[in-house]
Amino acid sequence: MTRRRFAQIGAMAAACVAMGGASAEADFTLEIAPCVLEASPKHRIRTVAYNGQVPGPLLRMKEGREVTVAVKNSSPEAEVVHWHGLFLPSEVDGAMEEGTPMIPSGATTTLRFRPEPAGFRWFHTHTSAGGDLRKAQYGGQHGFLMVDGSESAVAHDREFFLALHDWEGSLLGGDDGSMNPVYEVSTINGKMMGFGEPLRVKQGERVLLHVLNSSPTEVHWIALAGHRFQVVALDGNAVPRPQTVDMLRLGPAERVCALVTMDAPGVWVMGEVRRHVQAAGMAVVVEYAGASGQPRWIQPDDLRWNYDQFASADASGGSGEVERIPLVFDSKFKGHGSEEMWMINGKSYPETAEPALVAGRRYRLMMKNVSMDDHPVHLHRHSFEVRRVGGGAELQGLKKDVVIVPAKSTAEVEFLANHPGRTLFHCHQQDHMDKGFMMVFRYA
Ligand SMILES: [Cu+2]
Repeated sequence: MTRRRFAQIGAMAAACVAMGGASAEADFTLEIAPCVLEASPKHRIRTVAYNGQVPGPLLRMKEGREVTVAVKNSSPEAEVVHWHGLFLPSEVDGAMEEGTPMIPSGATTTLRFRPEPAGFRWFHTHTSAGGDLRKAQYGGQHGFLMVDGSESAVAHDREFFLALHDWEGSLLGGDDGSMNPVYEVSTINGKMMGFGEPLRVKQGERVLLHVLNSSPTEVHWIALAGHRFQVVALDGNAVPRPQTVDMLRLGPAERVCALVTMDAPGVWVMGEVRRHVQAAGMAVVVEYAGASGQPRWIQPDDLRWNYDQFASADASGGSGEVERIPLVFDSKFKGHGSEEMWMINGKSYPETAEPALVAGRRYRLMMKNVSMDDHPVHLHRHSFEVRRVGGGAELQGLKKDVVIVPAKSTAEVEFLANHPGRTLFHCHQQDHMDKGFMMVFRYA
């Protein structure tokens, strides 16, 4: 028997404004509204969020059971909510490029959908920032969605949902003169280190962490001093080979579910491994019952992570007939002081090609990244299997919806075209998608 039912849930969020009136009929209500997030008493950030909190509310749904979600847009601009990792029709998935209607300022829309598949999903805005580093995913519109399935859950005593985010961005010129966002403030669940509630645990507990990187642009590395993580799911999907690792790496929009056995009583820091990011606030205190004193941090020597270790050891099986779709990612330097323009197969959105998929066929995206940046690419409305990263071995069983395609390298992912409708594919870095790194697959 699992202890899930009795487990305590910690999904602390930083409240920033009182909630407005909620619609009584819908199963869930989201209100999009401006608010001020207090990341610390010295860091008050004007943003837009769901239900006056960052991250938004934890929504918990049952796999396959229809829900209604009332979304009230009390922000001054048209909005849209994307249900990241779900298999939804294009009209409700939450991307205007797929044909989802925008919610005008002042309007309320009631969405109705069947959440699938089970696992750790999330929801967030899907607008363009248009160069404003407070808007779109630079802001506070993100929240956790847990779709509970019928399969036995990972046994645990306690669980926490954690969102990593970066704020107060500005563009800084790189060595080559191109501009990239840098951030003054980094948070876990809307708070800088020391200003949120500690994660309170007890010795001997198995704690299940659901970590989301909701950063607009940054990859994050997370360690918990004195402890290791047993990674059980990536992007909400159980991995074939759970592995115990010293640190987690999450690109923008990636999720990791990991078990930690609480066997080192004390007060510890869990946070970004890179010193400058932890110093900007990205850390949280983990406190054992009865322990006291200053939180301890142990600095790891290097950054370590690879996808391959979680894939099936037996990669011999083929996957039948597969059509290959080559995709080349590149950028065009637009001159000193400009952001780069991003291209897929030589074209920027909306000029990118719209390949036609045939329902029932399998496709392999053969991605070649010739640029100098890593790209966390995301396919809407489907999951894919990561089949190869870089020049590595053929992989099996690693189901995700975001994969980092390393700079000057390659990745291959495979998916079954089984959700007819317009399907967006894009880099999840807000600055890259805003500068052309998007394309739409359509079904024939
Ligand atoms: Cu990118």
